[in-house]
Amino acid sequence: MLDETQEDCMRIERVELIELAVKLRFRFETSFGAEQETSKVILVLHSEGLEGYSEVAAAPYPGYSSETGATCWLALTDYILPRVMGREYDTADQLLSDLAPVRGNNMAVAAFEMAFWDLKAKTLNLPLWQLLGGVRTSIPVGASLGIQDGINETIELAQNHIELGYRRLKFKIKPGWDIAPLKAVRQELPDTVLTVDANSAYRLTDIRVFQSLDELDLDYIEQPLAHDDLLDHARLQALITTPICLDESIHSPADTRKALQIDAGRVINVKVARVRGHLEARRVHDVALAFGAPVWCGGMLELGVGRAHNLHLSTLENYTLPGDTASASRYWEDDVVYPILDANDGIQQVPEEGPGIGVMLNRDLIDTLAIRREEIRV
Ligand code: OSB
Ligand code: MG
Repeated sequence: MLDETQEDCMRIERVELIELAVKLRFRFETSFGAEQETSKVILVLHSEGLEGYSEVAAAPYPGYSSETGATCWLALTDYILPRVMGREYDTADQLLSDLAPVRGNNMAVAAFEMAFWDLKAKTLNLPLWQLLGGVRTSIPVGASLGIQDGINETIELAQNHIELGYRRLKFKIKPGWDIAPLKAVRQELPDTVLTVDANSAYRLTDIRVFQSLDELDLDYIEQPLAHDDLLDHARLQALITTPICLDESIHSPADTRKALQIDAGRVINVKVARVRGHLEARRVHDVALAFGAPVWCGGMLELGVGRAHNLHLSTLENYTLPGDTASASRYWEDDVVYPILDANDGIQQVPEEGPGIGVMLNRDLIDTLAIRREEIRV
């Protein structure tokens, strides 16, 4: 067995980390804070003349996740890369077993693992989606809309996004900004697929809010309760008919199994980086499929590198709900890849201009935006 695949082994020769200063086209407010001027870290993995790309999903501040761009950088240089540099890998499974001693730090591990998949697909001259086992190349997408200053602004933003063709609209909510704006939007848009995302801002004692939202025919309510509290999500799910979608609570296939087993939710938002990379994301997908729970691909306001990975992931069978992989130009004036990943009438095509993730780096733009670099060699 090993001999047959030996020729596909890739030696981990060199890794570039590049932090970019970037600015969103809008101020994005959620229950945990707001961001606009931000930064992103791109990882380039070099092996035998090929390059694999990934993007660190973590934000500069630990509001959504305990990881940040800075903790991922440190985890990569101090814990992750020292375990893998100079070694040869055929599969992500082998790679992850060498990284098993690194507990947590999923977004940092994912950054490396995802670049490995891109490189692996390039070695095989295949688009990543085929290597992952995808079944489609047209991806219906939704949009995640931040908290606005008022109800009129919210309705206007919603209408703009409907006109752009987005297949579902997700509204960020927080205590004090929930029932009223959503009632107003539902009244204006009776037939639109609507969802809300609380990013863990509520407690079970807020049941009244969820009972009101339960009347609005939402497709799901995303992560209403604490990031580490599956039990109370199960208690809430028993009290409402709208499915709960779990985001922050799911870090692994095992979390997925436990959550679905106790009916803590009925839909899973898969963020590849939150679950340690593509291999684990595929396992999360498989567990959800076995339970009959649909999944969709979440977003972390990615640049084109992360967005491309997300689109390839979204090709798997059980990604039956529109994801947060909206048009790149919705977020950014310029993006760091070619081609620009924009949806057409709410449909993103999986990038396939070449093998792997199917996008090329715009190195000139990256050089302009770079604020920190490090190169790790064997
Ligand atoms: O909870 O899904 C979330 C963005 C950053 C952190 C967490 C979340 C989000 C989004 C936007 O909802 C997703 C996107 O458009 O990339
Ligand atoms: Mg979410």
